[in-house]
Amino acid sequence: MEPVVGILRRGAPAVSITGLSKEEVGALQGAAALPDARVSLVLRDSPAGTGAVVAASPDDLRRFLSRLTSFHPALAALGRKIQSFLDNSFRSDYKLKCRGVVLDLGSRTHIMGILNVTPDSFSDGGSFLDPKQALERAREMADQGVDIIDIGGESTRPGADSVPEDEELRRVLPVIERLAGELSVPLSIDTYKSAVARKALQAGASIVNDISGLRFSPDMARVAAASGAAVVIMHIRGTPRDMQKDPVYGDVVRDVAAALAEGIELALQAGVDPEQVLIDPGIGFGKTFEHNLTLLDRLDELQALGRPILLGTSRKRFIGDALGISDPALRREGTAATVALGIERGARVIRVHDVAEMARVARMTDAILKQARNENY
Ligand code: HH2
Repeated sequence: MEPVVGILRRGAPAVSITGLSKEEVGALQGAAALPDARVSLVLRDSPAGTGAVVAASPDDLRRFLSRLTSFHPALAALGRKIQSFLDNSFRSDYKLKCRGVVLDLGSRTHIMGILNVTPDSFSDGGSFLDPKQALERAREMADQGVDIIDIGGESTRPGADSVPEDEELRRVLPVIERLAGELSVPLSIDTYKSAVARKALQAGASIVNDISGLRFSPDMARVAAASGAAVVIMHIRGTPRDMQKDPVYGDVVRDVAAALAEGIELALQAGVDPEQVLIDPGIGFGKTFEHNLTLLDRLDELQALGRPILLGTSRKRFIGDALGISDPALRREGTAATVALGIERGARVIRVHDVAEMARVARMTDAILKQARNENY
């Protein structure tokens, strides 16, 4: 039979490591050269330092990793890091506690539907400012199988000014109160103001989606901890007003991961249960076109943080830039591409406007990945 050559993919038992020290490279080479190691090691240089790809059968890789620790002290931490990365990447037991409800994020991709009760959101601004229309849209999303409804009363699009607290509350509270009594779908409040979060939780929300990653309001973490609500820790550089003014990173994925790790720490210190935490790279929040693409391509690296990833790409400007489409409503196919790729790279929740369509994209992607896992692990 002729050999067939395929591409390196998620289902294949290979891991890529970047930023290795000289000592680690030497020790890795030594461990891989042992006659019974049964792994292939390929070294490569990249702007982030020396990198390596280790490929092996799942069993051989597992054996190799447990052996790294004893082979050389320089490799102990690296071995544990790779092992926990692999464990997190294939975790099927991620749970999200949202007050009384527990979402089984390991079982399938969950859909967070966007409901902007605002006059000026970049895509659906003005469509649901009237509570009647907002309620109708929420019911429609529930019929379409949405898992979470994310309700926001302030646009955080680039350049947006902040909305006074009482105005934000006036927009979201009637909608939350009504929906909490009517739907069993968990409701999320999209706000960075702790006072708004507190009142929204009292009205029946069970998730706080904070685009500032718990940074803009000092007591946000405590509000979440006290209520038992889940929290989305999103990365932002700057504020919505100034975030797109020349954002600069060393390595965008590493910098975002480091900031998210700090956010997780803030939450845990305030008493938030780890199973209440979601992380989000904050696509479009203080990022250039290239930063957004890199974050998507390397989203899998954020899995090392050990918390489920939420991804919000829906209809965003970078999709318009890639496709030359200025009307956000016409960016559905572009969104679908980011959703499929994002799930493949580890996203467990996707935040979208087009619930019915993206739920189908997610289900299809889940089916392919399930098959890949059945074949390889
Ligand atoms: N994006 C927006 C708002 N909130 N929250 C999370 N966790 N992740 C995101 O990517 C995210 C978010 C921006 O999108 P949208 O709500 O549609 O627009 P606007 O801010 O103009 O209301």
